[in-house]
Amino acid sequence: METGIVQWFNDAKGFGFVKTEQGDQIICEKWHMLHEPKTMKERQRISFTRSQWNSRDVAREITVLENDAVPAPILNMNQGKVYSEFPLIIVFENAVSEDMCDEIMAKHIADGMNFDAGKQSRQESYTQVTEDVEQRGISLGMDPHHYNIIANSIVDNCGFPHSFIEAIDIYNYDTGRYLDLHHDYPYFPDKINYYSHGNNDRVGTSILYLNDDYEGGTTYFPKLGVDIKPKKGSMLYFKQCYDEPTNWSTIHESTKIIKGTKWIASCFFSERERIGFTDRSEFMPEENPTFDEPFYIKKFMEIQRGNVQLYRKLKNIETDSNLRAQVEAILGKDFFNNLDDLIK
Ligand SMILES: O=C(O)CCC(=O)C(=O)O
Repeated sequence: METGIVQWFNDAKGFGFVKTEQGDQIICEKWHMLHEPKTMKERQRISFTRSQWNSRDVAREITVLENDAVPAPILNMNQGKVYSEFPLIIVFENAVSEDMCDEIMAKHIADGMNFDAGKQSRQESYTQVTEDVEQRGISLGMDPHHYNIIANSIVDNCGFPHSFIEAIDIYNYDTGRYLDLHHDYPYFPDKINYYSHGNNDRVGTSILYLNDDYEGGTTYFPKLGVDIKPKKGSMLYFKQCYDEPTNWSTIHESTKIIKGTKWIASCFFSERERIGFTDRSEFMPEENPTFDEPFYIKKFMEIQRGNVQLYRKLKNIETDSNLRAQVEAILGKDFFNNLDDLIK
């Protein structure tokens, strides 16, 4: 018999992942629970026996040991190097393996990136960040597998549950490109759909460095005198706060790339479970979804209203007359006229 902590659990699908005391993550399914109610919650401690299914370790004979979810895990200080105590800036070494970093970069090179992240940010951040500020490329989407690997590392290192992560995107900076000085705390938090409205809810940022074979591209916090040289597989985490002076102290930039290309995965955290949180495997059954299936579009609409990734994809579809006609046939002729409502 072993014990572990549930990392996330999707009730509708009936399965999730438990982080075991041995340190690995294995699938736990509600059909293998020994008691009612047959469901688990994120961060509950469970006991189970380890078994094998399809050459994978899985949990069987599951019992929930603590009825309430255990308190939020604290930062993984063992692996962390603190650059600033307040506001906290910390870098976790070996957050994701180097092989996995290579795999994630290769996937996004093959899939292609949107060169113009700044243009998207102008729409999504209500011009807090514009093309002048943001000179980098952004992933067109992320498959659930890689999303979960990064999210699990965030849960382990930064101590936030999966459901607090606003979104994870991959970015690349070619030679000469940069992200100019900005702070991540939004000017208009009440416009961010992920939040419980009116609350100043963004409390942190995490940046996973996927490579380090380039020159330039440090993450520089001038007001705090912190300049971080990226190391492949390490994860930067820093906090935002509710008061403006503290937020302003976290202004930071990715300095210009002198030679090579920099790759990162980046995300923000909300203070509590973000609105519209759904396990991605729920709505992204394929690695590269197409939009030719009515069910699929409707499902997306139901559970991810306001999701910026969806917004981006639909914006691309809008310019493709064939796909646009298919979507309009299902969702009505006015659909694209009202698209901007999705991110309000
Ligand atoms: O690339 C970096 O080092 C910084 C990225 C960043 O500031 C951001 O994504 O908000």
